[in-house]
Amino acid sequence: MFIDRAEIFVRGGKGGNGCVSFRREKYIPKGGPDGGDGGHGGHVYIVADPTITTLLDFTGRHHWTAQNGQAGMGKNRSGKSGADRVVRVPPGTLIYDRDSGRLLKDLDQPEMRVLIARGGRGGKGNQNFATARYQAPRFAFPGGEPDERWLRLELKLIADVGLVGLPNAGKSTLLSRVSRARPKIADYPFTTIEPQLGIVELSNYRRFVMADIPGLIEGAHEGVGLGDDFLRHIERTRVIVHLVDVHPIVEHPTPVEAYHVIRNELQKYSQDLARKPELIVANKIDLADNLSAVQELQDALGRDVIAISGVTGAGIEQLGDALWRMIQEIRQTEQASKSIVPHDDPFEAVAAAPTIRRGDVSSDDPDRERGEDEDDGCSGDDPCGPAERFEGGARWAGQEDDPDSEEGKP
Ligand SMILES: Nc1nc2c(ncn2[C@@H]2O[C@H](COP(=O)(O)OP(=O)(O)OP(=O)(O)O)[C@@H](O)[C@H]2O)c(=O)[nH]1
Ligand SMILES: [Mg+2]
Repeated sequence: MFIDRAEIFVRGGKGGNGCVSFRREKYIPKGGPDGGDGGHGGHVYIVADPTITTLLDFTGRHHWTAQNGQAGMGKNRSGKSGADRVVRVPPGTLIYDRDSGRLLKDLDQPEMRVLIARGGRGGKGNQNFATARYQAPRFAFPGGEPDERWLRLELKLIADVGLVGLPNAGKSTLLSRVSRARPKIADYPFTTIEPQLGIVELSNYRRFVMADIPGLIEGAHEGVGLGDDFLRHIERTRVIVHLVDVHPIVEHPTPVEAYHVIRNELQKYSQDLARKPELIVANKIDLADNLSAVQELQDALGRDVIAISGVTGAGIEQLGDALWRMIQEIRQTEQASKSIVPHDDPFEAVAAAPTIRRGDVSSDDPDRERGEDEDDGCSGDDPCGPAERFEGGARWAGQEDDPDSEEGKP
């Protein structure tokens, strides 16, 4: 039910073309072939990054490509291999091939990594084709084509914040105010019968996921009302927002009673859930001119209470900031305990390429000779223009071997 989706296009880098070139130096008019190989194109990897929680980053960016390999050059200089592209997604993301619908990978563990689109191999330069009988090869191979595909990413969301409270406390109203979720809202109890998720976006790219669940009432653990089974949807949240209507209608529990009813139900459901960090939020403050009801609740519970109105938006910003602080603290503690290094840039390109295996979707490639030519001083001008290298051929093309030419004859 809580599914976040995105479609992205991935393409490896194209392999660099091999070069056709001949050694030309003073007093060496007919040096041998010295066209270097093209560099390999970079690969695209997808990595499960525990510091990312949603697929929202992909809404504005659909194309993820690795860098092309550089063309080979004269003087036996090979082209540089293209940098890989690492796409970071939240753990739990399922990767499907969009067109066939096939599941390619389930990134269910943090830091899991998958090679999703290989780069093309670098083309061989003409120096590779010289033999005793054929000393002036005037052709080279073009760079290989990279893999490319459209992917569908799916994430089953786990909320950071779970909303609890009596029916009509205003949980769905709050969720609809802070996120783009549009849960049903009405002034009768149990309007919400299925949990709903929303992504809360604060300023400065701060985001978290909030879950609205059906209201709990006294005896929910025994099945009264809608029961308490849906509490499992918020068992894995980091924070609980306990929403209390501070101006309940007559005959309904007072705010303090309402608070204890819910606490009791949480305890009965699970100690783990009851022990989660909790933020008490007094709702519907627009219904009175002063905050005395909030003060009373605060005094009775001996805890800080944040006062808001889901209808007017009063106090919402303060609530967002407070929740963000709590979530950050908890995330940091989680990371410290797992010793995971957070990534500032979720989509960084990494130049250092790991070894990887050939195959459809795999994680390592011992066969690949990546990086072998990288430090060969290929930063100079490319003496081979593309037309010079690859005239007239799709797979590979050589220039006509002109028997009258002096070039290339040692
Ligand atoms: N005046 C006022 N009314 C509110 C506020 N928040 C919610 N309401 C009203 O309270 C009623 C219940 O709101 P909901 O958001 O549906 O409450 P809920 O907690 O999701 O209720 P259930 O889904 O039944 O558990 C609606 O009529 C809302 O318009 C508020 O801040 N001020
Ligand atoms: Mg509701």
